[in-house]
Amino acid sequence: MYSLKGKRVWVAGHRGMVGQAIARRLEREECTVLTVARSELDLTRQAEVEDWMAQQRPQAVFVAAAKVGGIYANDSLPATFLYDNLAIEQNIIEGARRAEVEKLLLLGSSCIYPRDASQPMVEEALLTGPLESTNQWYAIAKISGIMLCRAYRRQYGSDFISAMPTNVYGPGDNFHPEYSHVPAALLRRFHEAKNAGAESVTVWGTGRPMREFLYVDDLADACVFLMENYSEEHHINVGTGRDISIGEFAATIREIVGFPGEIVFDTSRPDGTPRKLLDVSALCSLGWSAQTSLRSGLEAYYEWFLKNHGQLRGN
Ligand code: GFB
Repeated sequence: MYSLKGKRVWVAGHRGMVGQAIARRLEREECTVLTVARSELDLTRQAEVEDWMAQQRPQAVFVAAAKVGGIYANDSLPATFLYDNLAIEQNIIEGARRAEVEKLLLLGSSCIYPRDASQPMVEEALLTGPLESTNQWYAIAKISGIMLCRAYRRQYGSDFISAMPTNVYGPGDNFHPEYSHVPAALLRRFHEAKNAGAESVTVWGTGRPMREFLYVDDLADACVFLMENYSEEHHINVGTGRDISIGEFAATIREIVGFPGEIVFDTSRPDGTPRKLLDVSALCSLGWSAQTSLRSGLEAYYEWFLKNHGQLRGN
């Protein structure tokens, strides 16, 4: 439906885990990838974004730029998560309209759905109930992003779409001990515990919440697929369709890292959403499904971590 061939393609947020993966995936397309450093363009400043887009004239845009973090970061930095994400989305979307961008894909998150949505969560579950409190600020910003894409499509005929991925992990992740998501936090904690000869590793919460994990290169592949094959007002879920408890997930990481000690649950830390499994049948019916198993994805993740942990973000 839309070919990236020969196009000028801006990956906004190319230094983040998802943006890096999209840029890697685009190496296989015959297109010109545009990126801009944060020191040269602050995406929260509207005039700067519009000027940069007017000069660079991208034809397609992947909006992978966002202020992201795990359950603790979301809960403790509410203004940053709401303001930065709203500003980034509205500046890029309005800039794209002004610069006559042909196609735009906005990335969101499965936390847009109500806390108690029935599982697996279909796209239509959006705005049918209250949000999980630990990530409501980020969720509201991402819901606004979806609505902006819909509104621009209706009012201006812009070909702007949005994709809602489940929890993502992979090369380029942020390994901050407090602010990261659970895969990075646990990979690092088990690795350091093994090296220190510690007896146990602490996992936040009860271990009972269920999460679905998607390898970031699969997400990047889905984004390129959707950019080329999807053009609807409704946002679309991106996941594997399978989930695992945090307790089992921690045990899998312990095994991959080779840590012989115990796992201890710190129930003073929040569990967050009890379960958020995405219904991925809409994406599957278009012909895309995730290719990386959790086990092989986590093995590749640890291999990458071992090679890069000297210069990691979040250290
Ligand atoms: O990955 P995570 O922070 O994000 O936490 P959410 C997932 C689950 O892992 C929660 C537990 O039940 C955590 O309590 N967990 C266990 C840990 N140990 C740890 C740890 O050391 N660090 C972290 N971070 N969690 C986020 C949202 O929610 O998901 C964002 O806050 C975004 O908005 C993202 O949507 C994908 O899945 O709970």
